[in-house]
Amino acid sequence: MTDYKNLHRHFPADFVWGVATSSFQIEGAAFEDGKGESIWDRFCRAPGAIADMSNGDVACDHVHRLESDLDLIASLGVNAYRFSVSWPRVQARGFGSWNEKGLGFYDRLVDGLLTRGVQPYLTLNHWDLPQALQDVGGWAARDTVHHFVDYARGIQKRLGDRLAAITTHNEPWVIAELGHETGTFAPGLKNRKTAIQVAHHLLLSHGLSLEALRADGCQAKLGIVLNLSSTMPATESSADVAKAHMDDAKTRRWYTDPLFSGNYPQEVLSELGSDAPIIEAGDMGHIQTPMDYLGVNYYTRYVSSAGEPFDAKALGLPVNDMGWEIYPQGLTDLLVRLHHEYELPPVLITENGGAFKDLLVDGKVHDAERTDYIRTHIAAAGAALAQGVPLAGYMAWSLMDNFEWSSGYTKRFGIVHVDYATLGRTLKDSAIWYRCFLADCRAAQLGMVGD
Ligand code: GCO
Repeated sequence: MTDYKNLHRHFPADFVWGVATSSFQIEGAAFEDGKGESIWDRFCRAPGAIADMSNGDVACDHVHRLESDLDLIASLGVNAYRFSVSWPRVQARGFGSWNEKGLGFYDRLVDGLLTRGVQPYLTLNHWDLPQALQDVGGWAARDTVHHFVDYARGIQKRLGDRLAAITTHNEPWVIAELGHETGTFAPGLKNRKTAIQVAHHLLLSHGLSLEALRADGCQAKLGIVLNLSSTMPATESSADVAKAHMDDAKTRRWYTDPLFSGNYPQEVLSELGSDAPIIEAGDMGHIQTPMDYLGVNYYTRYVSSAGEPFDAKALGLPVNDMGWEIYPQGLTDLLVRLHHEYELPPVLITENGGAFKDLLVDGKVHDAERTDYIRTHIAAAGAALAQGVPLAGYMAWSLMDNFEWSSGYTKRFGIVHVDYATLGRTLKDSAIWYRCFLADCRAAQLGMVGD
């Protein structure tokens, strides 16, 4: 039984504690001040693409509420905030001239965090590619790799001296697979060969950016964020075990093997056959450029079955509002497994959280399930740390309710509630719990609580 009262004691004083968001999901101001169209602006207009037919035009109106949102972040007591830059806001077409008004917004964001004692963790690509680049092939085109490196260099030049970290890409698997094979996310393409090439270009642009940023003298730590699950077979049958091995190779090792070992899993390349990516000489070496940290987004485990798909809900297992199983042990399993397989740099849990239905009563927002989710996953992170995983931080997803991609505004992941009619923000019970937990962490650091 975990002693939640003393949970903070499992973490070192310099542990990074944060909350996370992304540009398209919260910013709004979609067509203001010279911002260009992104692939998500376009995709939201496709009939049937978004569950509630919504878009990111207003979202949480974060651009217009920057100062009060910065106060909100600081009020939680976090020491880090993870956000992303909207590439089309700073470079409308993804190349060529820079948009000073867009850059100015991120200047104010970064300075506002630092003034409040919060470290900025910037992500360059959280999916909102400029539509103008999509029009000439998007991530499937090798030219986009070079445009991304130029974009990374421009952001570093402008903001790098004030950033704790720069993440190249958020969840390349999602961009490649959901954006280009199943087509459920922008840009909505449905072609496996394209998806595989996109994955390679994302990894290549990551590696080339790291090299370029370091050559430019970048002081911020550099890394990538992957969405990873602990994959396990539904039963011990050889068919399920084989399926679990392949699922893990396609979704996790397709990214971690090249980043840490410089090659793609051979069994996946064999299965892909003529859909395998075009890899030019030298690409794998660039991809393997050492990182300062690995970001891991963890939400649930993945159970592989060679027969009927594993259905956690039907089996009576706890699930969240997305239907994802709640399985904190999977976070420990995943981190320990990565630690055994690779020589890892420091690892940050860059996203963890859940969509749940909130209970609004008299101006309070009760979200016992989310509070429990976050608490048990922080405990699972502590267990990984105790097993030697070089874990350096944890960030809750998300600071506030926001645009949940193809689910629109129907799913709420925030620890802060957003009333979409008034755009008012209210701390949920989970945010209040997190704030108390972080206060315990700080008090322990200052030696204010005894053993
Ligand atoms: C993600 C995402 C978030 C989602 C979250 C919940 O990186 O998948 O970064 O944008 O909102 O994962 O689905």
